[in-house]
Amino acid sequence: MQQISAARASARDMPIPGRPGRAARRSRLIRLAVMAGVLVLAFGAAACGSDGDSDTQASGSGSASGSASGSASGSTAEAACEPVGDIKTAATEVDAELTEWSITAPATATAGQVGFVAKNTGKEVHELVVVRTDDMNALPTKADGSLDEEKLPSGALIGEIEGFPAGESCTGVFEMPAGKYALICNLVETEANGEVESHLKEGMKRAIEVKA
Ligand SMILES: [Cu+2]
Repeated sequence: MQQISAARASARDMPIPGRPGRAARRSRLIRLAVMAGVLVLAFGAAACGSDGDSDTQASGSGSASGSASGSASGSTAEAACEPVGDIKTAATEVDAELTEWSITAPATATAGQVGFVAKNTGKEVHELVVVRTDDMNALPTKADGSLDEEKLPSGALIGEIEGFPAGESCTGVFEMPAGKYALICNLVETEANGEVESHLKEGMKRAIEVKA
């Protein structure tokens, strides 16, 4: 039995280029979430129900995705889908399947507003992070094997669909110029026996090339 803990959340507590305060805000929220999970859950549900009116970065601009509320919900077993942008605005749609321990997606996509339809066919919460990189096997990682987003080159972090539950689908629209990218799940969880499990290290990564 895996226990979703603050470790999962903290591993995702990473700054987005241009938004230096985010990590700190997330960090505080995560601590709050741990102390008052029920309260945070209530907020998360409210944010989801507001249909685009939440503080989720929904522009699809690719500069950042998700939100403080997303990260807080990701720290609980009740992570909920928070769509990034409006999938109807995507120029193309790409299906991605997330499970233990793989990400399945087409090898190529068309540049522009790329809409990901992510389906979690596994048993655990998963997320979809889009990173621009020529080599997904050369991404900077932390000691636990998770992606060290702070060490990514500026602009390499395109965006992410925050963790959402098994059996569900979630969408995200990201502006993706032609280039090489990786889709990864960067969740980290600490199991009851203290073992730390990085979904990336377990194999949740997939290269995708975006062509003009
Ligand atoms: Cu995962």
